[in-house]
Formats: sequence, C-alpha cells, structure tokens
Amino acid sequence: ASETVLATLEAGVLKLTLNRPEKLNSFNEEMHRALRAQLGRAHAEEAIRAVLLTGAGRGFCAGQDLGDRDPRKGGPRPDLGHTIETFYNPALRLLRSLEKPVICAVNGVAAGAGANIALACDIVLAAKSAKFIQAFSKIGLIPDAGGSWSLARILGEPRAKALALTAEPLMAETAADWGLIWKAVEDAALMAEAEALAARLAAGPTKGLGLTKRLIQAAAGQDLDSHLDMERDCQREAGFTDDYAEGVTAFLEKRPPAFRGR
Ligand code: T3D
Repeated sequence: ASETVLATLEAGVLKLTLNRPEKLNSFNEEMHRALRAQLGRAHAEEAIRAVLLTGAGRGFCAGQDLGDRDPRKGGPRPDLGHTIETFYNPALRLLRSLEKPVICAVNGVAAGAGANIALACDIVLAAKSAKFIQAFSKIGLIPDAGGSWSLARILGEPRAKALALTAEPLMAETAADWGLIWKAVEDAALMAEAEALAARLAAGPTKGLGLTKRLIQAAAGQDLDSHLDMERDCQREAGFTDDYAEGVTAFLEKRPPAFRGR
C-alpha cells in the first residue's frame, strides 16, 4: 500500500487520507494509482459501507502536482488528455458509480482537480477556513475532474463561469450558501462531525442508500416519466432487501433497526 493515500477500515467506514501534505496533497502518479486502487476496493468489498475522504495537513488537495509538469525540464509537451483518461476520469466514475455513501471532509484548500474531486463526493463538509479554487485558468487549463459539468449543473452558468474564468477562491461558507456543498463547520469540529456522519451512514441500509444515490444522480438526465419508472424499479429492488424487512420490523417493535447492508 502506498503512503500517499492512508487507508483505514473501521466499522464499515473506509477512511482515505490524501497524504502528501508538503505539496498540499497534490497528485503525483503514485497518489493517482493509490486512490484508484482504494476506490476500486470500496466497490469490491462488502464490508465497506461508506467512504470518508480527507487530506493530511493544512490542505485538502491542490490538484495535479505541477512539479511533474515543469516545461523547463525539456522534452515533449505532456499529453494531459492521457492523465485525464487514465486517472481523473476513472476516479470520478468510481466515486459516482459507487453505490455507497461517500463523504468528503474538506480540511483546507481544495484547488484544481482537488476541488472537483471533493465536489464529486455525495456529502461534502468543509472547514470554515477551507476554500475552493478553480485554479485551472491561472495556468491555461480548463476545469477537469468533472468540474465544468458539476459547477454548471449545481450553480448554473453565471456562477460557474465566474469561478472558472477568474479562479477566485470560494470560501466554504459561501459554497454552502450557494448549495455547492452540504455545510461549512468550525475547523476544530470538522473531523469529528464527518466521522460521525460516515459511521452513521455505514450503519445504514447500504443497498437502499446506494439506490437513492443512483436515482438522484440520474434525475437531471431524464424526463419525469422515465424517472418514475426508474423509481419503481429501484423501490422494487429495495423492497427485496433484508434491511427493508429489518427496518419495518424494528419500527413495529419500537426499537432501533440493526441494518446489515444487504
Ligand atoms: O496535468 C494534468 O495531468 C492535467 C490535470 C490537471 C488537473 C489540475 O488540478 S490543474 C491545477 C493544478 N493546481 C493548481 O494550479 C494549484 C496550485 N497551487 C496553488 O495555487 C496554491 O498552492 C494554493 C492556492 C492551492 C495554496 O496556496 P498557499 O499559499 O496556501 O500554499 P503554497 O505556498 O502555494 O503551497 C504550499 C506548498 O505546496 C508549496 O511548496 P513549497 O514552496 O513550500 O515547497 C507549493 O509549491 C506546493 N504546492 C501547492 N500546490 C501544488 C504544489 N506543488 C505542486 N503542485 C501543486 N499543484
């Protein structure tokens, strides 16, 4: 296992900590590979029922390591489409298609692809001191890691364009006011709150939560008629789970449910 992404699994929560703090957890190839492997593991292992993503040190993630892109070192210009295809797009797809809750605790600055990876998570909590920067335009690039899609969808064109074209930092509280993230919390409270939320969701009816995520993500891409059909199919699937039977039994017996994630 790579030290660039620290991973612990406790009570169903896979906690992933981006760990290159001296570079504000920017992505080198090793960290890309490590994150991809851990997200693959989250898909494969039944014991994992929620993921919590955060960063070590004072930052969350500063996007691509620009030290690895130094034009002064000579050689041909890098094919950035290759990095996107090999690392960022697979990471985004793994996050979005994982039918388990993914919580992101943005502990400090989130810039470039680092911001957009955070925004791809299901529930984003950020320290009040954290900021989101679409840093790409400062170096002549476009918002990747799904940023041009998620910003436009969540914020609408006016705010999406202003953030992307100016690269001005967006403070956590404004991000929450704008509906870009779930909430901004006091710095000192961030990890405890994020961990409690992850633990709560990991003890939940995992299949039902996964189907809920699937439905909400599909909503913007289809009309109401198709979506109603999809809700019917997902509810049918949820209704056959052990956790649904347990949820109803627990309600009728006036006790808390003991969900097992299936
Ligand atoms: O290339 C491809 O494959 C295409 C994909 C691209 C995806 C992308 O993410 S492109 C965007 C890349 N990221 C950026 O442009 C952000 C660069 N960083 C910054 O603008 C600033 O560091 C921050 C605004 C994020 C934070 O500023 P500040 O003042 O709090 O910290 P700092 O002093 O700038 O950074 C602290 C250290 O981290 C510093 O190292 P040093 O001087 O102490 O040795 C700095 O160089 C290093 N660092 C920060 N970001 C990166 C980085 N080193 C390499 N790459 C970085 N992205």
